[in-house]
Amino acid sequence: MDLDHFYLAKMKIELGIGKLLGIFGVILIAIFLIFAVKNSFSKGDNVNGSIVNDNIVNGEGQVVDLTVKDYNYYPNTINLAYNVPAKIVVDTDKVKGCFQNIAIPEFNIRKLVRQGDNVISFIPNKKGTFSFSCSMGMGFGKIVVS
Ligand SMILES: [Cu+2]
Repeated sequence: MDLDHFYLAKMKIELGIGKLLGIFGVILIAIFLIFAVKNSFSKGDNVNGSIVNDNIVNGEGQVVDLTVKDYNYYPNTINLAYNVPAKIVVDTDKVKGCFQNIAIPEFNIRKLVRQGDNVISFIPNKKGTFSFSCSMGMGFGKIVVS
């Protein structure tokens, strides 16, 4: 192969990589848009259901199991009793990726849960409706303290 052909071949490979990266970019943007649209439609309703306050365990405060359903957290609305120590136990078999990075800003909580370190503990010492979400805001829900 002479030098000209070498550079031609090299250029072709680089063009190919550029095209591939472009396709990846389009796919990423598409995924992002799908999530954004999905979120804007489902914000504000409780289609994913909620747990009522039958989650109070004697002497242990209240325990809620958090998992994933329909690409969002489940339960989507977590009802907690005011001032009773709460534990949100995250099912790390179902809750994956950035959904494991959970933020509850109102209670200064930001935790990356993992297998073996999958419990978010706090005292819901404010009444009201507060949001929780993953770090990117793709998964989200409400915590209702009453
Ligand atoms: Cu996320």
